[in-house]
Amino acid sequence: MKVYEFKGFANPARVRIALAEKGLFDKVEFIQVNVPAGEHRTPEFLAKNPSGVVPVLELDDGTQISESTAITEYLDQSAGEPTLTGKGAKERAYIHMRQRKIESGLLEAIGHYFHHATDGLGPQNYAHKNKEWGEYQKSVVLKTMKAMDDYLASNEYLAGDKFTVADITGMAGFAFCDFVKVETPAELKNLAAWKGRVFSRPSAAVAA
Ligand SMILES: N[C@@H](CCC(=O)N[C@@H](CS)C(=O)NCC(=O)O)C(=O)O
Repeated sequence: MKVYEFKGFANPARVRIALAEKGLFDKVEFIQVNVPAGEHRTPEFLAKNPSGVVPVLELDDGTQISESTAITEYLDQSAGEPTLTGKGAKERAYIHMRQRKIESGLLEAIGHYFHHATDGLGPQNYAHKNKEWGEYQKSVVLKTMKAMDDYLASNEYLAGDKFTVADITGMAGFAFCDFVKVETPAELKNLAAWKGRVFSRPSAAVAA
């Protein structure tokens, strides 16, 4: 298997954490796509993912899978315990729901803030900026952080009592927030405790 990525970026980090959690990290070859230099816009890369974003997982039979959650789903189904996406209809739907709320409210929102309200990756990457909408996305991030803190008052992890793909998305979201210097409000103590738990896992070390 090959993973096309740019090491240190938030979405590739999600796949690195999933690989490490599943014990598959040594089974893949990582290929760097220099996003800041625009390598994700080349015809060669667009043939792998027409959306022009990393990461992309390429299987040995040539199948290309993009979208971090889809890649995580594949890895989760390919190897045994622990499961990251759940088992059975109810658990899988619940984890999916929790993951998606954090993906849209934290990770995607901080990305929109970065690309629209700051210099982002430069004009060649985001020609059509909307600064006001970008600033609004920062308020979405802060609202989501508060909702996460409330949830963590009675749950150890972001989708219940086990580490799941929802936590991986949360980790990537906070790494992105650190990068763009959007701080977690100090009063969100449950979130601080969760960060201590997840960022001390061995899988966190391979994502940075
Ligand atoms: N929904 C995608 C998002 C991937 C994504 O936005 N990747 C970023 C790097 S963290 C990227 O390649 N950005 C380049 C661009 O937006 O032009 C996923 O889950 O993998």
